[in-house]
Amino acid sequence: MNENVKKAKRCYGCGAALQTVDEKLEGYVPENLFNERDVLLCQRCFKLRNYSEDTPLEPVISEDFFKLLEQAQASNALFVYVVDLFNFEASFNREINKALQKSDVILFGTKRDLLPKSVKDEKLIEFLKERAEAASLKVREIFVTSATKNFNLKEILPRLQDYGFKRNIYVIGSVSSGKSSLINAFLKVYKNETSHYITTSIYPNTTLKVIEIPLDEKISIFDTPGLAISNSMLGLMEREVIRDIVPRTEVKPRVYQLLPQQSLLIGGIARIDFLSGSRTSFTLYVSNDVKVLRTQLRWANQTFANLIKFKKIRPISEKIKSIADLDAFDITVGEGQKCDISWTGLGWVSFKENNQKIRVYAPQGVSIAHNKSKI
Ligand SMILES: Nc1nc2c(ncn2[C@@H]2O[C@H](COP(=O)(O)OP(=O)(O)O)[C@@H](O)[C@H]2O)c(=O)[nH]1
Ligand SMILES: [Mg+2]
Repeated sequence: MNENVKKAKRCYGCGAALQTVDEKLEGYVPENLFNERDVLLCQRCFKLRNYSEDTPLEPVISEDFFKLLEQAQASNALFVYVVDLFNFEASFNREINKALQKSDVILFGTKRDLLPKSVKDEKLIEFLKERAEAASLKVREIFVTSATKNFNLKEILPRLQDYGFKRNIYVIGSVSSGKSSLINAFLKVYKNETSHYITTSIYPNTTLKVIEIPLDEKISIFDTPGLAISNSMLGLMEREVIRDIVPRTEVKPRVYQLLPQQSLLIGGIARIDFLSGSRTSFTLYVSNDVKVLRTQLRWANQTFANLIKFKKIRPISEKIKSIADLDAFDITVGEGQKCDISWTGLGWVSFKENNQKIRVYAPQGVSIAHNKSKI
C-alpha cells in the first residue's frame, strides 16, 4: 500500500469513518482517543450505549441503498432479508422486494417476542411464505426469530453458514427492522469472546455505513444501513411518542366488542370509528404503553381533544391537539376473511370482515394498510 494511503479507522458501532475535526458530523471522536486506540466507537455510538442519548441524523437516501444492493448482487451475495413481525407492513417493503427479485433470499421474521406466545411459529412462517410468494421473491428459507430472546438462533446459524458457503451474506431490510440486533445476537452465539457490538436503537438510522464482520477468511456478514421508511410513525413522531409506541415486551392483544357508531381512541395519536355494520370484535395490537379508550362516535372528537388537553392519555404529540390534525381513511371491507388494518410504525387492529365501514385516523404522513390477517 502507498505510504500516504492509510486505511481509515471506522467506528465499529455504526461503521462511520472516524474523524476528529467536527463534533457535529458523523464519526467524531476526541483526538486523544483516536490516537490511542485502534478499535473504537464514535462519540455518538458511545453516548447511545452509555446514556441512551441520540442525535437525529439524515435518513439514508434510498438511491444509496439500491446501489448497495446492486453491488452485492453482482458479487453473488446471499441476502438475509430481515422483516419486523410487529411492523410487518412497513418492513416488508415493495421497493426492496422488487430489487430482490432475481436474488436468493433467506427471509427472517424477527421481533417474534413481541407477538403473543400463543401464536405458533408455523402460522407466522405460513403467513410470510404467502406474502413472499405474492411478491415473487425467490425465498430459499424462512425463519422466525427474536434477537432479544435468541429464539431459534442456535438452529439457524449452521443453516445460514450452509447457504452462505463461500458467499458473502448481506443483511438487508428497512431501517429499524432489527438487522444489527440480529447480527449481534449471532455474534454472541457464534463466538462468545467479542465485546464489540454494532449499535442498535429504537430511533431510526443507527447504522450509517456498511459494516463488514468477517466470520472466517472466506465469508463475511455485512450489516447495512437499511431503507428509510418515510411514512412510518417512527420517522414522523417525536422521541417521547416513539418511546411509548415501540413495544419492548410481548404485546397484549386488547379485545373490544364494538357496536356501530362507537370509536376507539388510541393514545392522542390515532383513532378508529366503526361507522356501520353489525357488532364486531376488534383486537388491537399496539404497545402496552399506549392507552386506549372506547367512546361513542358522537362524543369522540370532544373526548379526544380533552384527553390531550388535560394529558389524560398517552402518548401525546406536540403536533396533535384535535382530530383535525389527523388524516382520515375510509375503508369498506368485504366478507368472510379475517383482516388487519395497520398503522405504519404503531401496530394494527384485527377483525373478521363482514361488510363493515371503518374510518381510521393517523398522524399526517403515516400510511395505512389493509391486508389479510397475520395471526
Ligand atoms: N423486542 C425486540 N426488539 C428488537 C429485536 N430486534 C431488534 N429490536 C429493537 O428494534 C430496534 C431497531 O433495531 P436495530 O437492530 O437497530 O435495527 P436495524 O436498523 O435494522 O439495524 C432496537 O430498539 C432494537 O432493540 C427483537 O428481536 N425483539
Ligand atoms: Mg442497524
